[in-house]
Amino acid sequence: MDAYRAQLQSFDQDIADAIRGEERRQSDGVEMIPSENYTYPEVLAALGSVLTNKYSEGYPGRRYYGGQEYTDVIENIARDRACALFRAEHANVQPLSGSPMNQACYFAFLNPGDTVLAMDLSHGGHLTHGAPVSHMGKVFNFVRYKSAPQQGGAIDFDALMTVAKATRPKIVLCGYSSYPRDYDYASFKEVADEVGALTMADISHIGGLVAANVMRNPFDSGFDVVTTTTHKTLRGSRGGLILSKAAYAKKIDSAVFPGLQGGPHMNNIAGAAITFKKAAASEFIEYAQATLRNAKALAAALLAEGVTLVTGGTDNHLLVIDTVASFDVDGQVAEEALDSIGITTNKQVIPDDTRPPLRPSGLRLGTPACTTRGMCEDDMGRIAQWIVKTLRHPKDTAAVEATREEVKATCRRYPVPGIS
Ligand code: DSN
Repeated sequence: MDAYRAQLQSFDQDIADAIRGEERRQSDGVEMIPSENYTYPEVLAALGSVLTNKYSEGYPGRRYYGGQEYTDVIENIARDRACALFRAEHANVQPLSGSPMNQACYFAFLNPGDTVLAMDLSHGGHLTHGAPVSHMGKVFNFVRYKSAPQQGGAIDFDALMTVAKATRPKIVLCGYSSYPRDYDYASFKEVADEVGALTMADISHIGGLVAANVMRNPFDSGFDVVTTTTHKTLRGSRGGLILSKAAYAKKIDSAVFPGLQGGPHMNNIAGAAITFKKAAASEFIEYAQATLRNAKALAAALLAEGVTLVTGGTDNHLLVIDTVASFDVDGQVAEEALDSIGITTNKQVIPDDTRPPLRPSGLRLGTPACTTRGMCEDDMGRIAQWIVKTLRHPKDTAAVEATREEVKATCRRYPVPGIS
């Protein structure tokens, strides 16, 4: 790695400097975008390896190019480890990331125009769960359900059953990118069974928490298909993973390749294999538990300051602040204000938001990345104070500068893996 870095530095200083700058940014600030994390040095080594040179269309033992003796080993290990980690019968490790992963599942099981029951985007669902602006929303008929934010984000399963009976979905999909609660998978399964639909859970955000068994595993409730990205709470290389019952293996594999993708990125798949090995170790369970503890501590400290949280709290790694109700600023203003003190977050629509996505009413925060660098509940109390102080007085430049220095000083105590 160091040799590669030295060569890059002497050949292309502009890019080398930008990478160095990004390393400093990641070290000096608190990363609180809930879908981001710091991966392992071992994974960075695999990503920067010669595996990036190789084309491997097909699957182990059935490839369209020669020279696969090592790539087959890597993909088989990745698949076996993924199945063991999630208690799945089949794993496809080739999706390039979360969006193609979900698209492949739709194309495996649906014809254009078929109906899917999925969570509304503003209530925490994902673009690929049929948001009207996504291609998937145009190809398939997504019927959206919502949560009840005033009742802790509860989902009304009687209402969902009525909608399912009326619309006869082929897939009942649960999963989220901005929902701070866990899912009652058994109730989703009941609805799906009643109408003969397939059950699919997109656990991209909580994949690491499910792997560590600190959140529910949809397979324990009999789910058919589970998707997750590998770079969020799992802390790995960027990629998508489709897990399923063995009966769906062929359909899913053909939908990924040749249906949707060409050559898999073998350096990422090696990174995923390493990630799954890391996630099976007891240190990872401790990490997952700490991520949840930190999210609860952050939520409690913000609530104690009178901040309004969507659904009133969190059961996972993320929380959503209603910034308009709490500070009378929109999510864009809040994101920029926190950027200026070195806390990175993202603006976020809240349930049934009346504001546009680039000026929404909320802000999304999460604890996976800061927990990776070892931050604990005391730090969450400090972070909550910095957030509240800054969002109450975003134009107080002296306070902003002083807080920025405090953030940096705290960050220096917690090195980032892979950055020296
Ligand atoms: N971009 C990811 C997230 O932030 O949740 C999901 O697509």
